[in-house]
Amino acid sequence: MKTILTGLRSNSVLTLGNYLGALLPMVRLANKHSNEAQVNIFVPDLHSIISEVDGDLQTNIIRNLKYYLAAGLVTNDNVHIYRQSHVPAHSELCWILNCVATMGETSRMIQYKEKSKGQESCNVGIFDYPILMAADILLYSAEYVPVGEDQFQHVELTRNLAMRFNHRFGEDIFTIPVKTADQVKFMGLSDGVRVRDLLDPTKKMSKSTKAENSKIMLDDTPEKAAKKIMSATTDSLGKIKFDMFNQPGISNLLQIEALVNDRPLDEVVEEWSGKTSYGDLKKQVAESVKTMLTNFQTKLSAISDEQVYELLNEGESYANKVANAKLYEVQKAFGLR
Ligand code: AQP
Repeated sequence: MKTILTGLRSNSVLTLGNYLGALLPMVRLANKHSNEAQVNIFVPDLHSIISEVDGDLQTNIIRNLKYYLAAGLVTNDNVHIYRQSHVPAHSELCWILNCVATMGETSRMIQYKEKSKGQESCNVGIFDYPILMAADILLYSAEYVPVGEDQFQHVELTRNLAMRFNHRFGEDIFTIPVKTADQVKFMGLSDGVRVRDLLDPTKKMSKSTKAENSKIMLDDTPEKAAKKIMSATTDSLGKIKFDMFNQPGISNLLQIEALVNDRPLDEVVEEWSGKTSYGDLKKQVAESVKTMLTNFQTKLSAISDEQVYELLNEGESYANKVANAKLYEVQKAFGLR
């Protein structure tokens, strides 16, 4: 059975970018494939502490998992939910992979450069983040890892580490995740998703960006979220066109409109092409986001902590079994066992 796997850090409430770029695609994949694939959804709580945690980490973790259920995740015997720090094999394999990865390739990671930019001293976790992510993936032989476009480089790094390891030990211990271009196809998208910052659309929307109006948080009231869309930065060109390079603000709004309504981007672009009223476009997108958040938050409020803990019980027992078996193979290859 193939494995599909994803995780979202719990350093704060998630953004609309996290939701549209990673969480919703994962829920759709899980619902479509969970009869013929293992679906692993985990909270990378060890990844969550590489940066400041906004709020209480335990609360964030449980809320993060409720988001999947509110987004419509099916729960059956093939869907496994677990916390990274409750499966110690992740940290153990991360250390071993640290001894396979090179400083050069890890230093080239764009996320590392971005997250460490402007910091007087940056913690080692920020640098090592992609290696722990590789461990998260390889322990479960996951072929499919639905992530936003910003994480594609980490998936490629995982592939390289796995191939190097297999080559060195002459055995196919690790399953190589599929190329990112094929990950996108598997997600049913024409391209990777990168929802942009509403105030500076040249950047991606991020949880940790300080400016409130730059991002839509999943706990924003629908009205507040609509206002943020209405105040999004656009341009002075006066025509609606999908052109991320010259019109990133307008293109971002078109992308959000398509994703929120689960419509093909081409169709939405076609509908708006040639029109000139940015106000009309903003009103339409604001309305779509408002409706989406209203439905989502209603479903979220009906999910209890107990439901999540019950799923974690099963998920963590499954995850430890699978991860420990893979770790043992790796330890044996290195002569550690
Ligand atoms: N703007 C985005 N558009 C599409 N996908 C996105 N993702 C993040 N931002 C966007 C995807 O969400 C998943 C979770 O990412 P993460 O929390 O593990 O790490 P991150 O990429 O560091 O997320 P943020 O929002 O940028 O958090 P902060 O500001 O705390 O660092 C990943 O699949 C990512 O691709």
